Amino acid sequence: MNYTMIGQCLEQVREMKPLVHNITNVVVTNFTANGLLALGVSPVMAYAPEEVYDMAKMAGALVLNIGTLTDAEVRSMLIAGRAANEHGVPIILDPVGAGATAYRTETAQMLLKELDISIVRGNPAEIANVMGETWEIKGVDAGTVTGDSAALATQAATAWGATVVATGKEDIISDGTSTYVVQNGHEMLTRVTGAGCLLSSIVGAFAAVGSEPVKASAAAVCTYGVAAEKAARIAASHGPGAFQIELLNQLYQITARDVENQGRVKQLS
Ligand code: ATP
Ligand code: TZP
Ligand code: MG
Ligand code: MG
Repeated sequence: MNYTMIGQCLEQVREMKPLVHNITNVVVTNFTANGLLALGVSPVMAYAPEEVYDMAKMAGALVLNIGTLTDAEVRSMLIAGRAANEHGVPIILDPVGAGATAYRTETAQMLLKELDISIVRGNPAEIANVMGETWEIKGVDAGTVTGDSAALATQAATAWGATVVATGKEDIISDGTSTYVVQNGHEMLTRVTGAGCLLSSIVGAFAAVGSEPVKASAAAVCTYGVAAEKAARIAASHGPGAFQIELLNQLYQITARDVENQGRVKQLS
């Protein structure tokens, strides 16, 4: 995995414009759709049990986000997930708020059991809580991370047979064998709701264009982090409102060359 490959993944995403089917939360729906469009991806949000099978089977990726889940939505996630598995569509799970309530933890665990999930993207506390550990979580936000995120991501990846993306100040991406750390990103991402949810959907877009999930995930996380740094240089001094809009502008503008010049990715194993 080198910066040229990451740039190529970005260019492939732009060329192929994959359809990303999101079953996501009510907080981030609009921001997620705008972020995907800015990058050059086709987003669709579809929830009805009557249509999710048909939508998921023709998508490039399916993103399941439990941020404001209801039983009806969970039923749709299972139908969409079955369609994705039957048609070779990668599934990305964002276990928003796992550990904050038993319903969230148990739903994430059930989805991992019932579906073949390709990538799980969350903050370290969410990943740990789905693994059955108890890490501090405040609603949907990670508390102070005291554990070893790299060990956690590697163990979770092995346990789930999936790629795990544990994000925060540093992002760990592991499939249990290969593990990467991405040091791009900016603190302003913590002041905008949906910054993590949008990243999960962008991971879906990169997974849709074909490279193996661990590499697609590292490429997506690096690209997103570089875009956030560029946005911060322009808008951080104005505050979160300006930063949020500038992040969309930079997802539109980011090039392979930006990633090659500004990417900070290390392979740990
Ligand atoms: P949380 O609810 O705990 O904020 P999240 O689902 O919003 O979790 P994050 O962990 O915030 O997801 O990750 C979203 C993006 O923000 C990632 O690209 C990550 O690298 C970046 N990020 C998060 N915290 C920081 C930070 N302190 N410094 C730099 N980048 C960060
Ligand atoms: N409450 C339920 S979902 C949600 C909130 C605030 C959005 C979480 O978004 P992110 O990307 O995890 O910060
Ligand atoms: Mg965040
Ligand atoms: Mg989140």
